[in-house]
Amino acid sequence: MSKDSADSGVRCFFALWPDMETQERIAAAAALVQCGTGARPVPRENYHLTLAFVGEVAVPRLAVLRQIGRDLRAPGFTLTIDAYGYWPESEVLVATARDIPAALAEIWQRLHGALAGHALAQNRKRLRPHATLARKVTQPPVWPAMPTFEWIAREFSLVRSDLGSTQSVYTVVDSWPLLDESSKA
Ligand code: 2AM
Repeated sequence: MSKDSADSGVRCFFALWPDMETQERIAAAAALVQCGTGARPVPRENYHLTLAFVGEVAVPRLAVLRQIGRDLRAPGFTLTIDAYGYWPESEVLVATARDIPAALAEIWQRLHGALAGHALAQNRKRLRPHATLARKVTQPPVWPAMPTFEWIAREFSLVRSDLGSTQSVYTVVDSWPLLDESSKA
């Protein structure tokens, strides 16, 4: 039976998906941290920054999510990734941004608003922009200064998550451009 049969669900989320250069920068930052026994580094092809987690939806609802993505006209922005973080409650090592650009807060707000309008909202957590670098990190890792880099967000994506044998397998379903930063009013 197809994994997309109408009675099965699809786990998905909206995210910033890094271009190759940004992916390299994230990988370079991840490589500097020793996470200890049992930690599971996130494969570089899985790096992303979640904008809005949707969770499991019935396959026909994917059309609604694509419509939300299509309809959103939001400005692009540059995010400065400048810190490591260890979140013991979820046992993850993350790369984070100390400053949240207004345009990121705006797209986060608007996506959650649109999802709520379609009764697709999940428990909205506060915005903590991050890319997860490793999971199952049970001890606070020791890290050097973060090699700060800029993540230029020019588009955002709808992504589906499937269970792989050891890691989630993410597939970009669709992407939409963010408006040119220089064209902001
Ligand atoms: P994480 O990287 O911090 O674990 C796919 O699972 C993506 O959605 C991951 O980036 C994950 O964040 C995020 N995610 C998973 N469950 C979530 C939830 N309940 N609320 C918000 N984000 C979630």
